[in-house]
Amino acid sequence: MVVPSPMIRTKKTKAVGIPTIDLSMERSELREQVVKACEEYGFFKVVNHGVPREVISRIGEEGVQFFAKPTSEKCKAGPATPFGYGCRNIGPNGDMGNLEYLLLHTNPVFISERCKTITNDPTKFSCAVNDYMEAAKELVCEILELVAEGLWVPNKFSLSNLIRDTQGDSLFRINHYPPVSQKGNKNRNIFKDDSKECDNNSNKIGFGEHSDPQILTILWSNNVSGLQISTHDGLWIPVPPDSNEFFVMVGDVLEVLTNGRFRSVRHRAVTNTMNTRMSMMYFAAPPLNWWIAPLPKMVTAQNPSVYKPFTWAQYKQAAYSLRLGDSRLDLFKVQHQQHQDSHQEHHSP
Ligand code: GA4
Repeated sequence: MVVPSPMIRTKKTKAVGIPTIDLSMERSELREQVVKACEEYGFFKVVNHGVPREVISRIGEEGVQFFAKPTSEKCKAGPATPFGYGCRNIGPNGDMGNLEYLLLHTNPVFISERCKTITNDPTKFSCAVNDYMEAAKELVCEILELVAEGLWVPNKFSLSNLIRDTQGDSLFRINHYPPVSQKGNKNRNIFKDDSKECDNNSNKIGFGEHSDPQILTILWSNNVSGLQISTHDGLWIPVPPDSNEFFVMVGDVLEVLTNGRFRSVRHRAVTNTMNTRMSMMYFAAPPLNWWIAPLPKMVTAQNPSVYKPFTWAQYKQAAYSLRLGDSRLDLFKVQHQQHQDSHQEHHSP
């Protein structure tokens, strides 16, 4: 059964500053700011990131061209099970959003195969996407090295090494949110074949509330608003778009690696009535068979491990078996002694 998306809570939304970190600043100050932003928000904006504008615009233009195609053409690159072109369906368990997207694995062999269904000029597309992903990967590694230094982890590469491996399972996604009219102006909704959606609040949801399962996400968007993040106390903050910069999000696996010192950021995209939003995400993940557990530095007698070790494949399997907004990390939490005792009492014959 497909459960309608929940109403958007508008009351608990406030405008506060998003942490902005200048990557060109002095390193000791920089690593402290990165750790602080990861702890307080699990989210920040980076400026002076060093990614050439042309690398961003080339893949951005490919995205614009792809989504401008007729639906029948776009569908040749789908369905997204899990990779390829998807429209409104998110994941395998009935989650829906007001968007269309391209979801790709970052493996260059996969990209070169998939490109053939996406464009008439596969070489141009794959060059643009590979250059962008290479730049995003470098940015992730730089941030993870700053995190490791800021947390005083003995090997500053212990986090970035998880991403650098050639067998890595990182993903790339382009989301395209057409303007969705509110009640009374159905013609502006490009998804007008499903006009029922215009009559309730679900057409405000571009991409429902969730955290990203991976280590770190690098997000770029055009200058159209829509992204909101949730603070640790549950307030929703709109993120002003900025097409010159990147946004960084802590994913579930980084929460585990830091033994809960960082928390993955819950976020969502709401629809816009006037303009088309396009965003591109690089989701940085380790190879499927690699084990994830809190870094030894983050575990002490006073602060024992909160999570059981698991492989990235096991975590992904759990993620794909649940709904978008579900909290998958709970499945991997260590049962504390107290819980175990009460559990046993409950079930003793
Ligand atoms: C959220 C982050 C990424 O976009 C994604 C998503 C994936 C999908 O769209 O196929 C998931 C979602 C995301 C988390 C739970 C599962 C898997 C849809 C879904 C219901 C590509 C990812 O890695 O996890």
